[in-house]
Amino acid sequence: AQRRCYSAIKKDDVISIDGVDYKTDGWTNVPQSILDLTGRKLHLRKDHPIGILSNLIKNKFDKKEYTFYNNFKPVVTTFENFDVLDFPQDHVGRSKSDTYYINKDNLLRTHTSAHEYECFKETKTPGYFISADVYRRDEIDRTHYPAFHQMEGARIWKKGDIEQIKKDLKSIPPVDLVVEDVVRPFDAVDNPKQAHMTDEETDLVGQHLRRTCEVIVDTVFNEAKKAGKLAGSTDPFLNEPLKVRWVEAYFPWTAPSWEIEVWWKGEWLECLGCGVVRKVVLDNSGVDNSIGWAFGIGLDRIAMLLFGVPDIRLFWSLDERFSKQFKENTITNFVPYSKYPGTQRDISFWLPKSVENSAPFHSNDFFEIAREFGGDLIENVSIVDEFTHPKTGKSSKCYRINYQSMDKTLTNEQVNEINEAIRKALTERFEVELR
Ligand code: FA5
Ligand code: MG
Repeated sequence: AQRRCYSAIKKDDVISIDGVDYKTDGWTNVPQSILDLTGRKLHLRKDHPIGILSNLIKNKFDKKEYTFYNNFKPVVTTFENFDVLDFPQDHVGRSKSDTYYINKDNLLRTHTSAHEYECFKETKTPGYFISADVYRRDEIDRTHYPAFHQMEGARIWKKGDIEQIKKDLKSIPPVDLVVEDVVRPFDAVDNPKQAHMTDEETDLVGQHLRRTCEVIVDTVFNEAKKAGKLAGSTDPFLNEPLKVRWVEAYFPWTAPSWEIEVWWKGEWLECLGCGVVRKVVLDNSGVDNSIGWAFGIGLDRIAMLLFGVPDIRLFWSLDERFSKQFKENTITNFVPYSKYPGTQRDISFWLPKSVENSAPFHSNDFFEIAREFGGDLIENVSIVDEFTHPKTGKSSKCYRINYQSMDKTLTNEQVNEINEAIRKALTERFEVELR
């Protein structure tokens, strides 16, 4: 019974997070239900799948080479999250439909890369790792939740120190993977090497980066296969060698850039983005005459596979049938407990006609109102119909909400109460006309 009803945070108010007061403004769009998650710190819990996974990776790396940070506060500036990383002004990640803003200048970090600036500035070791909770306004389903976790890694060398990179490359442990060549996606954007680096430097830094990421993928996914076999699964997939492929990618602050995908039970799973750090970021952070790499890996979807957790929301569950199942440094297969019956409701409405004086409507707005009033009692939300009336020119949308509790049977009355609150908030905030 975790549901609480929250009202949205208002403009010209003050909210206090981690002892710091922030004045809200027209950019504020973070609901209290999301702010509440910032205190959970699942990545620091040694007996929680996210914490266990994060330690599994961390233990693989040398503390003399890498500093480990796990305590950065979730509120960062737009400068740290976007500007310093050279995000274009019109990048979709900056929009209010994708990001939770505290106010115009402060937001909930959307990725651990928001700390590259301070880490490059501060680091005493050649590299560092960061683990943290990150936040994105997103759809709601089995594999998406507005809060998830990332681990970031980075490493730098003095420019021209080719021998050191070669030496470091040799000390990376071997992996048990079949690595496919780099694939260039059909919609590949320009992914050039940087002018200030020689071909040899680019090649060596890229190799060191990819070998390091392969160590992580090997550690995590081969461990998951071992756990599956130990648990008695006879899936032939568990006996095949683990296959990964590199795909060219684009990030505003790295060039060249890649993503690694893992072949997992018949599907390519994207699990990490990385690249050679652009000179502008190192310059911005006061690190000169250096070259290096950075990567960011998403922990939650991997933890789902590793521990056999079927729904990403379970990580946030306070039910002891979930939390008591896991032990420090141990991968065990989640034992499902009974699911309670669910029920669905459709909400259809006409959008307001005069868009000039009302806020444009984005599906994320609907998902968020649903989450605000339904919390974890909503299993997923999908759009089931949208059309424009040929005569009146008015647009209609219909969303379907699946209600299901992970720890009790919901009564019709409880579902109706939440559904009414969602309908009411929709009309009040977006002037829609319910059908
Ligand atoms: C980033 O967040 C970059 N900061 C990664 C990076 C770091 C690139 C350093 C270069 C240098 P991206 O948005 O693709 O990239 O997310 C990285 C990983 O997080 C993805 O590969 C995926 O595994 C995971 N991820 C992304 N969105 C979600 C989500 N909504 N839920 C769960 N995991 C997600
Ligand atoms: Mg991506």
